[in-house]
Amino acid sequence: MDNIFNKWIQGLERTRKVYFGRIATMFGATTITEDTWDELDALLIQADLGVETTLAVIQSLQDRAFNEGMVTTAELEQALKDELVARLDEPPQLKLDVANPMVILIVGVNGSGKTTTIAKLGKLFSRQGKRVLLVAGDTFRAAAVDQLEIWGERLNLPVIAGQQGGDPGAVTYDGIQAAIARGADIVLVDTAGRLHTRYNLMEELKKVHRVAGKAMPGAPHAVWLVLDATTGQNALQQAKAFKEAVHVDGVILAKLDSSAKGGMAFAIKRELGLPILFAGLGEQPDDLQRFNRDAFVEGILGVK
Ligand SMILES: Nc1nc2c(ncn2[C@@H]2O[C@H](COP(=O)(O)OP(=O)(O)O)[C@@H](O)[C@H]2O)c(=O)[nH]1
Ligand SMILES: [Mg+2]
Repeated sequence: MDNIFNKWIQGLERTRKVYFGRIATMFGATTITEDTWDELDALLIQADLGVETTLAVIQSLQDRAFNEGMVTTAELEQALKDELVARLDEPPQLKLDVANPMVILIVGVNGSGKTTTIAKLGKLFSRQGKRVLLVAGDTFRAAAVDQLEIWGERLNLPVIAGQQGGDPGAVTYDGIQAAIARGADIVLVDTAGRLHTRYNLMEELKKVHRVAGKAMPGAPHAVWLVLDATTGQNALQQAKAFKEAVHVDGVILAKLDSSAKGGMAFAIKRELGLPILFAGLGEQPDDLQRFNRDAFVEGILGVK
């Protein structure tokens, strides 16, 4: 457990140093004053918590200060921790055996971290004894197929790919067929994150979704949306567009380690209503963690 917490402490260094660490400094004072509330309010908003979440957190803390007679900043700090943890969910249990193979579509805008995340998931699931197959469904970007094939080689995972510029639906169909034929347990389908227009992108995504269902009734069994944590609140707008196109089951928050805007995790629950399943805490295949709300809050606030 210590090891996991350390990963989060390291991974969330930027978010902690740039914003939340200033809260800790502010808590260095001893008693709560009007200034404490103003500063806390400003810092939470800057940390990309979102205005609504910030207001709700402050309101709740002020109620508690009044009702429980909280006067010291040390008490307030503990209360803030509790408030933040309460505003996150533990991820639901992953059911990886709902079908055989279980087909998982990985979606998100260009550069958000999809292909890297697929490599990380592939490694994680194969270590759990699952037979994993990767499908290079991002046929739009020149290097995307190569990138996935290189990961496949490094991790010793089979990759089904078509021609660059080819039909992503066709590759997806072939990939699922191959997975059935080879007895794979999990199929991770990479998808395009950019087309000529946003409209085209969403239409194509719907098509890939439909084609997966033709290759195997019930597929895809899950759609996971990869969001780039460095883009903060902007990522939420993208997420809404994806949610309108296909049913999204959960979010993978990539690049938390290179972001100072980790506070956006709170808005994902509040504004999108989606669970955060995993967090990306680095570029290597092992840098993926199941989301853990206690570790996350300790990571951003710092452990005392
Ligand atoms: N620091 C860090 N970099 C990441 C993470 N996930 C992805 N990246 C990097 O982000 C860039 C874009 O990732 P990629 O998987 O190609 O995104 P895609 O276009 O959505 O497939 C690459 O340079 C990755 O190494 C992460 O969790 N942490
Ligand atoms: Mg990619």
